[in-house]
Amino acid sequence: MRKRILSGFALLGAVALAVTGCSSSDGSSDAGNGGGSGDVITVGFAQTGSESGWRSANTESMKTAFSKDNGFDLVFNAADNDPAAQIAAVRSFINQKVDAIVIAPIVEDGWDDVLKEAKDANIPVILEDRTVTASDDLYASWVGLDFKLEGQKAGEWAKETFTDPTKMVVLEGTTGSAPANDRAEGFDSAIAGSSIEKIDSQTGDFTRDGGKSVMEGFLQKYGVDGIDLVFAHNDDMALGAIEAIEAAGAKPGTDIKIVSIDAVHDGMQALVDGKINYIVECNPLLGEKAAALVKDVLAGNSVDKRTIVEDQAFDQAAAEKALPDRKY
Ligand code: GZL
Repeated sequence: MRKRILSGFALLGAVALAVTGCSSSDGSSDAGNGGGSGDVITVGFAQTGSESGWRSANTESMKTAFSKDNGFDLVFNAADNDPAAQIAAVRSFINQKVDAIVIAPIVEDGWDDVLKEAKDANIPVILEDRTVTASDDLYASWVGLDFKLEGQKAGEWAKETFTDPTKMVVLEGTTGSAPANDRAEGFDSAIAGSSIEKIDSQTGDFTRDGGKSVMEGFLQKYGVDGIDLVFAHNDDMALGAIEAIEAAGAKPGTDIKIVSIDAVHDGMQALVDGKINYIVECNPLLGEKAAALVKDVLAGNSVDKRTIVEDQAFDQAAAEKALPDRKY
């Protein structure tokens, strides 16, 4: 653990250390001064949970980047999609006096108090993946994706593809999360004035089981012939919908078309197999950028408040070409 604010005695110790030149084996003193080379950086990472294939890829990317070889000691917490548990995890990082905190916030709201506590404890916070509604002076930087644009790209495909009257159901992401809110907004703005009618919309919480059970409910309510299109906020819910549609004796991608977001491996395979019709990517490989931001912030370097990672989109032909080389 680095010491950024030295108490009286610690300062005395540090002065003595400097005078006698005693230091740890790698030549760095153990009274870290924020940004010195050789110090191990202790980082508390509050992950949402393990709700989807995207999340697994994001967690792997973060753990690889925040490794001991890269100079980090990572304290990892997955909050099982429970916003209260995630805030409690951040509070425990503050009590542990970590050097920096990284958060993938489950929901946008409710972060002001604990972010203020981190600021008062002089512990910088980096947001990765999702954003918060709290004031941006309460965190050092955010690295993630443009969820509104992802929704817009999916909506533009739907508007171009469906020119006759079309009945659509939506599998929403986690209620209150930035991707669910922004993807819905981007998609709805793109299909405005089209012949697509949203007949129902319900959260499947970004999980495969959630997507399957919500789609089962829609099929019971409207019948296979009553639904033309599914917009799923992520691939895991789309894959659950595929199971429900097939169990109802219909062909996903043919009888009921599906547009989704993420482009994780299983989603891309379903696209190649013709069970999903279009996928907009959401890149989970944010670890390197998040780790670089932590090091820069602790070194006192100025950083951009927002870093957006580019996404692409895939139809079946593009997925066939891309799938062999995908990293997630
Ligand atoms: C998006 C991310 C979302 C993914 C889901 O950046 O927060 O959460 O789209 C994941 O698959 O569960």
